[in-house]
Amino acid sequence: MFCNQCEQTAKGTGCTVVGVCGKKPEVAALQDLLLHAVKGLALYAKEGNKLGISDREAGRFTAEAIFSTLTNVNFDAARFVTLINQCVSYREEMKKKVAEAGGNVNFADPSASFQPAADLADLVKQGEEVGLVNDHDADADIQSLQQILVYGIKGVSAYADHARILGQEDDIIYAFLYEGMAALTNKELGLNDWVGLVLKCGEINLRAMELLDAANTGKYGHPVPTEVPLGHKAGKSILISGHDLQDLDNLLQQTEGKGIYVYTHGEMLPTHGYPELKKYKHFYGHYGTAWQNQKKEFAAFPGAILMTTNCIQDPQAYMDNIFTTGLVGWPGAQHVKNGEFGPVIERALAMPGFLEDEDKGSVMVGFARNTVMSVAGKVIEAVKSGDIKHFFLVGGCDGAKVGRNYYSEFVEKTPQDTIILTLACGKFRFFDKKLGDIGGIPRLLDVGQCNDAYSAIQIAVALANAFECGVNDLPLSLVLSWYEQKAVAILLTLLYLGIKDIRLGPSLPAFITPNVLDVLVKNFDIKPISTPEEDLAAILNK
Ligand code: SF4
Ligand code: SF3
Repeated sequence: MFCNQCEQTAKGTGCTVVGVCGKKPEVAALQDLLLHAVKGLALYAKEGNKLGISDREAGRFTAEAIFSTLTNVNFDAARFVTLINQCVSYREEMKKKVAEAGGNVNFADPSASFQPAADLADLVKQGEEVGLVNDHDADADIQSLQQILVYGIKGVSAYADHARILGQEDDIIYAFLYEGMAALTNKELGLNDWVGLVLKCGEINLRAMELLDAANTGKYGHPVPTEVPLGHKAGKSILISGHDLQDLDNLLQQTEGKGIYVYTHGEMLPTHGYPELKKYKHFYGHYGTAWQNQKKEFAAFPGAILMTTNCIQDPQAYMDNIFTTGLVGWPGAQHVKNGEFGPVIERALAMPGFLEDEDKGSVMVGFARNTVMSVAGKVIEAVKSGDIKHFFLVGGCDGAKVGRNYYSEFVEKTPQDTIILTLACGKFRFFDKKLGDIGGIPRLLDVGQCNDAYSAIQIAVALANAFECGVNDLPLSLVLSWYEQKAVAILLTLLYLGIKDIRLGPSLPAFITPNVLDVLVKNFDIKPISTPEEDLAAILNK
């Protein structure tokens, strides 16, 4: 196997024996084979798009299939076998439609005529032969850009899938998934073409995130400032993790009146701020921290656990209590259909739950764009009067590496006259710190999940408009942490928007060559994090 798509990749270069995430070589091969099959579908679908043929079902499937290969989503080989076969069916249907419309159906790339083997062992062999980027003759920089594109596309697929679940779609997103995946079969493209595709991926991701923002706020209202207890209540309990709001909504509806308290874990924390979710009395509090601590935290949870999206880790120690839904999978873990949470509830009722109340303090959530913009006047005044000197966006993924202490130290060391906006699971390094306020504006503002990056971008744009300057001219610095491929897509969106001077850590992606990094540094002034002291001094003394 070879996989280098996430930040914890082995030796900083690639997982070759088994994934540090727990991905087995067999699953890695099947993921590669699925993406190979998607390339085949993409060739015909791209041709179909030229002829005005678009098939929403196929587009939705494509986003789901690609999202399944994102880090920490699906570790279950059997599910990939199904997806590979479905993909080939979609491809054949698309081929038929394109042929009937008089379009080109003669593609030489092996993905266009790939036939899946009948059994698992042979499928794995097929997967081992294709690899993710199969143009091994291409130079290292082109391969680097191809990988950036594919990983960005994985992020776009995730956001598009989240938005689609809540009824928000745009065919231009599906068309781009096809354009990008089909491009991987084209050996004629040069460096500039790949740079163009990578930036277009950022542009399309902005649209996907905009749709997701509309989906979440349209259905559940704009988040409002909300205090979330970190302790628990005596009683039966269910813990929900991942990012999917509709799953949470369904779970809350189905547990109402059953004597069960629902707790959020990881990226679900900001959901407490949504009016249409916080209205449930049994939606109590938040349990635990970021995804990489789940083995310890889940083992100690006295109720059922539901994983709705990434990030899942090996659940052997609590296999009977954990359930996966949607695209998440782990071999041996019970999988339930979205919204069909009866088995989860039964398990929670059979478990002891928390035996007594415990108060562990609280945190505030709900500072998404609507809330922040509602106090824009106050914020602008505070900047003009000098009470607020600088804004930091300290956000992104968390992970297990030691270097990630940088982010908590950075936040602790920020001066009192600065505001910290945060989002995604990286916030768990500092989410419960009491940083005080500036004239009633909290110094630590939780914008939401990684899925809410659009909200943070809108806040920056609104501030820039208020000060009649560009986002790059604001007293705002982005200090980002990455782990998986949604973060790659968000980074591409920021680059597409021309945002400069981003600090990125804890380490730079293994799939970026020195030359590609050089382009990023020259054009976007992107830089690796150094130490909190050095970076703060460099930012504030600029
Ligand atoms: Fe390794 Fe990350 Fe790939 Fe898992 S997702 S196999 S940890 S690079
Ligand atoms: Fe976290 Fe997995 Fe990226 Fe949603 S939950 S940000 S890592």
